[in-house]
Amino acid sequence: MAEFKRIVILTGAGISAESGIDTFRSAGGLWEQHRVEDVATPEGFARNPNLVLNFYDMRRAALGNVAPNPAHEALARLEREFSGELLLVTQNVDDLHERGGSARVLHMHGELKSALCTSCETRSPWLTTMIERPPCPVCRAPTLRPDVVWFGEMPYQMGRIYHALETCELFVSIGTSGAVYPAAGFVQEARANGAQCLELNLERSEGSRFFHESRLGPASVLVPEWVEDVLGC
Ligand code: BJW
Repeated sequence: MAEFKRIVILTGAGISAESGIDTFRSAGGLWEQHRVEDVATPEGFARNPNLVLNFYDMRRAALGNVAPNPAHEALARLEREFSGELLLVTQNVDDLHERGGSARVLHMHGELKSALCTSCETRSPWLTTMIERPPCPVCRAPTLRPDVVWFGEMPYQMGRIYHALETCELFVSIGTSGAVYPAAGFVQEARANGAQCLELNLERSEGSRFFHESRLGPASVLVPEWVEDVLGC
């Protein structure tokens, strides 16, 4: 592991599970409690904005009750100590990578602590609720929505991600089921360009067969072990 100079890491809900944030597709996960079409599509938002705003207001507030775990902290250590190029891409909308110490995180599915104005399209930091239709800090229109990427919408910074996938030597996927595209296709993209592909997950994911290696177990154990490996400790 120590010989790789360009690494892309993709994280999903599994890395935050041990911090107490529900994953989406596990038993008792978010999609068992809510219909995806109702809370994670633009059509659902148009039909019932209060339901959607409340869903994300609750999840934003819940961030105050959780803390990063050793997996987030290990990736922050990697960012500080790795001498090569590292791109950390997360599908997660929580802020646990940042609170764990990572300074450069690409949130491809947006962030709970950000608001998107549907009038002026500005993204603004947002820490409170949206249910009462507060004005956009930039254009003052009461048209804010959660700055998250719903089904049918384009994830953020795809050009930058695909460029990194084309040139990386190692692609590592952590705590994601491989059920949602385009993230689920990153392993094939990286592998087609010659990268070694490693999966760290509690169980085999939908895309496991595309990885050269799958290590199964909790992220709080597997990720610190892998980081030690890369740093050659
Ligand atoms: C642990 C653990 C522990 C637990 N330790 N592990 C084919 C090709 C391309 C697109 C499509 C396609 N077919 C359909 C589409 C469209 C669609 C799609 O993928 N649909 C699927 C249902 C098939 N995709 C889209 O619409 C996307 N946009 C798009 O495609 O635009 C066009 C485009 C095409 C090509 C290039 C570029 C653009 C947008 C998708 C938006 C997803 N949004 C959500 C909601 C975000 C806001 C919110 O949080 O509410 O993002 S859905 C939800 O799923 C969320 C997550 O980021 C995402 C992935 O979930 P994740 O993270 O994998 O969680 P889980 O729960 O599924 O898995 C957790 C894993 O952790 C499990 O494996 C556990 O075992 C493991 N685990 N504990 C280690 N302790």
